[in-house]
Amino acid sequence: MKEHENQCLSRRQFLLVSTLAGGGLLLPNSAAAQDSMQMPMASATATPSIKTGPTEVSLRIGPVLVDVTVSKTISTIGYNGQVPGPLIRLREGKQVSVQVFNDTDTPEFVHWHGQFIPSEVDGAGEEKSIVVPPRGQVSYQFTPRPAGIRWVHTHVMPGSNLYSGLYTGQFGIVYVEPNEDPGSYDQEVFLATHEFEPFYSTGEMEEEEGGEPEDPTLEAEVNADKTQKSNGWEIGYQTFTINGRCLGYGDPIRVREGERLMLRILNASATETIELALPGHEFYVVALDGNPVPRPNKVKVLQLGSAERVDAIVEMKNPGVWILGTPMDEDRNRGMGIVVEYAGRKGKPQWHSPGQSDWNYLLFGKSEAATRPDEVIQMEIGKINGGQGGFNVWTINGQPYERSEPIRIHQGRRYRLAFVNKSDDMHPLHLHRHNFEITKIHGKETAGIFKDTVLVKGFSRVDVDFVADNPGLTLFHCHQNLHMDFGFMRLFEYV
Ligand SMILES: [Cu+2]
Repeated sequence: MKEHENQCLSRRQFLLVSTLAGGGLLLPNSAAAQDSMQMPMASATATPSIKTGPTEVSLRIGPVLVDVTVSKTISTIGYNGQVPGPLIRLREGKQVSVQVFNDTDTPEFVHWHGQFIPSEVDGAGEEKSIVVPPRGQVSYQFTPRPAGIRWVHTHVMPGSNLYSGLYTGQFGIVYVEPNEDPGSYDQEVFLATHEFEPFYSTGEMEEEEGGEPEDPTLEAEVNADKTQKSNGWEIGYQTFTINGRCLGYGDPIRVREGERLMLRILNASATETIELALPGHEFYVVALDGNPVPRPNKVKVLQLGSAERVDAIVEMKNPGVWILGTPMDEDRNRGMGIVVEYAGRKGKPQWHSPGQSDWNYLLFGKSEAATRPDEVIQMEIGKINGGQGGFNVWTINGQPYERSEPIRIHQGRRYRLAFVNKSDDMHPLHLHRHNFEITKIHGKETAGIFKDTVLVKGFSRVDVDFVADNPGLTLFHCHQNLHMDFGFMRLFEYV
């Protein structure tokens, strides 16, 4: 296990600009922002025109008890005494001072996922970011950008320890308010999905996970290798939650007929890809990973890999009491859902299967070729079954992270990452500190979809382009912890 291998204490001292005593709560200087943080996330109303944002944010890492149902409490680690952490509304381009207090006995990394900020404050050990020492505190500043739904989460690599990293409750939604175009909707609701009580399982139950192979020749090639052992450990969960509650136990999303509901959804899972549907309604998807899509489109099923976000408007035109939840019955019965209740309607929440998923990134992109890259970087994703301790080892171009060299890139160049997934699993592939543009999926060219995490299906090919415009060490990895922690990472180094 290679936890915390790159902690950089000198960097911490360099960045330690203040030593505030006490104070564990978020301390925004804007009343509007403060209100938004004190409201339960499921009923936060739209605040489309805050012209200021908080100048100070305080995060306190410590033990939390999460009442997922009336009779079940999860003991975990979280931010500011709650799971998810408080909704943090920042203003695009307005510098914020961050204080992080660590009330635990382990060093922590706090990663600001999806923001174009310096490596020092991005919150990843491999990037030599500031480390939050056990029982210690750090302070630093950054300027939030770009606008849209981002998030903050621990970047400690749990490895085989299911009480660490993203298996805990250390995550929260960050919304960077745009300076222009707040959007058109009546109510805004932030939702974060997360699973608790992880356990090790054998691979069989996960076999369907990668979906239908997009390229059967890749599958045939991999299956021809008879030296492979059987699949290693996978993770299952006892408890599924949205905003820290199992289905039926939190506040419902309360709506009125005729209202336009803006859902801003984050999958804060350590390992799971999820789907969500709302019977009798469609999702009008307007942004992916917080970035407006060129072609907003309607779907009946949303799909989010770990770390992905979707902004979707739902026209509330089918009065009743409904379940917004996963189509997977077992997971929904374990909590993955939230009740949507129209005003004046009572009764048992209704669920109907949405049928076949219609989710496809291509629905939201332009049907044309994107700008040509200056350079193509091939990334062949491989899996070595059942390595040390029964864990699969993940490789890029045949090498796990531990044996790899950083990939050297030049400022100003446009790089195409050409993924060839020679494994049966789906991978939510994340690039730190940059966005990328999806340019090709399963042989079809597209343009205009900008994301920081792309879900690559089993035995498939996906291309994404990024412009090297934010110098500093930049981590690339699969956001599935069981993959990331066992080899599935690369470091980009500007030269
Ligand atoms: Cu993966």
